[in-house]
Amino acid sequence: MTTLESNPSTLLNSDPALIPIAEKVQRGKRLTLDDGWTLYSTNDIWTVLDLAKQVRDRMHPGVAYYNINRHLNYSNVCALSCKFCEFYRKKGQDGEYTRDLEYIREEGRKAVESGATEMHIVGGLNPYLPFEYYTDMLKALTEVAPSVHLKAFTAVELVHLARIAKVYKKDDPKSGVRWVLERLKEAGLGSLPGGGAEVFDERVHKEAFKTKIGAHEWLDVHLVAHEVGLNSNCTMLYGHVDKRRERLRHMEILRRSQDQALERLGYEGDPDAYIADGIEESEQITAPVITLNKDGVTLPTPAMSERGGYYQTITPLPFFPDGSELEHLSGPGGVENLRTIAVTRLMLDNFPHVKAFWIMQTLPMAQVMLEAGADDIDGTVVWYDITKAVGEGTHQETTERDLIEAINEAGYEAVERDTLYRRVQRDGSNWRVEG
Ligand code: V47
Repeated sequence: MTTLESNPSTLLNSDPALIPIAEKVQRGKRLTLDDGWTLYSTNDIWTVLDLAKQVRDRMHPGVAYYNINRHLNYSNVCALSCKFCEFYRKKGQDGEYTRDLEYIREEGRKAVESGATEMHIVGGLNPYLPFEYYTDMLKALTEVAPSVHLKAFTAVELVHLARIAKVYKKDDPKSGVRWVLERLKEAGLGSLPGGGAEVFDERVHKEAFKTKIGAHEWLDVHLVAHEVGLNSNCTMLYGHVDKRRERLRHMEILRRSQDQALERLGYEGDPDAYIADGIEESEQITAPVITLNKDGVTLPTPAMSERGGYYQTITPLPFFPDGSELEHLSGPGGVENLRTIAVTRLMLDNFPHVKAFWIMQTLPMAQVMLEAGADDIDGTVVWYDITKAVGEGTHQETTERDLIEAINEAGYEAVERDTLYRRVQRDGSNWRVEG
């Protein structure tokens, strides 16, 4: 019989398989895909959460971030019909909408009035809009809201824009995307949101979002964005037809893509670090392994943030089945969401930020996630149309006070950030960034 005296770990429910992983985490070493599998399959979830908390506290001691933002979904008309999506409508279908420039300007004015530092703008792949609609939208917003950062268009929309601008070449997709990004940047684009990545896996792609761009193209768009000096985010939409191993591969692919971006910015690699073999969905990446979670490693400095060109944030998005073609699935539960945030923090050692998007996680759960690897909970949002909270419409707003209280109650100083994670100094709706 095992007694407490002979084996104290019995009482603590600790899994010995986690010991070598804990050692790597403490030394800031890269975890393998098998380590990720252990983290996902162990019953000792508390140790997993605790390890992720150690990393997040090392990277962001004592603080958690939020922002004052406003989401704008300009059109829900979409040429695609992704099975997990409840947002898209076909032309002429009930509830279809496309916002005109006057509506967009008004949203820009409201953003300024409310003191927002960011507008997060995404929509469907609307085949009826010309390329100029997008440049006009950015120019109009820059005119009415010059200090508001425009974080806009997923990689999927950007490939669509290259197609409608007739600059897309199948054998060289990067050049058309570069053309588009340069035009959008001139018109006021500040950075890219992380949507549309879903799960980088050919099987999942075929089953759930067959006609959408795949991993290669998504990564290429972000690579070009980084090359033209724009920061970007990424996401992982999980808990539908995907499996945990596929999520881990998704994380590995993103981690290599970030190694590439950080190498370009002058970070040095770890010569004896782990590189996974057989990550089929990405091109061979020769960059060295770069981890940001070692003691003494600086996160991208404000100067680098100004220059841009890397992934800032990974946001795991739990699947919401309601209203989608996959409505028969139940979607991930709370424990799976908590564990996924923690595994994401531990695997993506070169990502400065992990976001618990309160809209999809709920605010109380996002608060708990600050103790499990997340350091950011997103912002005031106001309108959000991609997924809807049960029984509510697209008005999904929280106040700055609620965000601050949630963060403080979790034991962290609430830091208002701008899109580039610079601290914001605020006097009502007037604000400036520090440094
Ligand atoms: O691209 C679509 C996902 C994304 C569903 O970059 C769904 O800071 C769950 O990308 N259930 C849009 N998710 C949201 C997004 C995002 C959100 C917050 C912050 C950032 C950031 C990015 O939502 C889509 C798609 O991947 N999505 N349908 C669904 N039923």
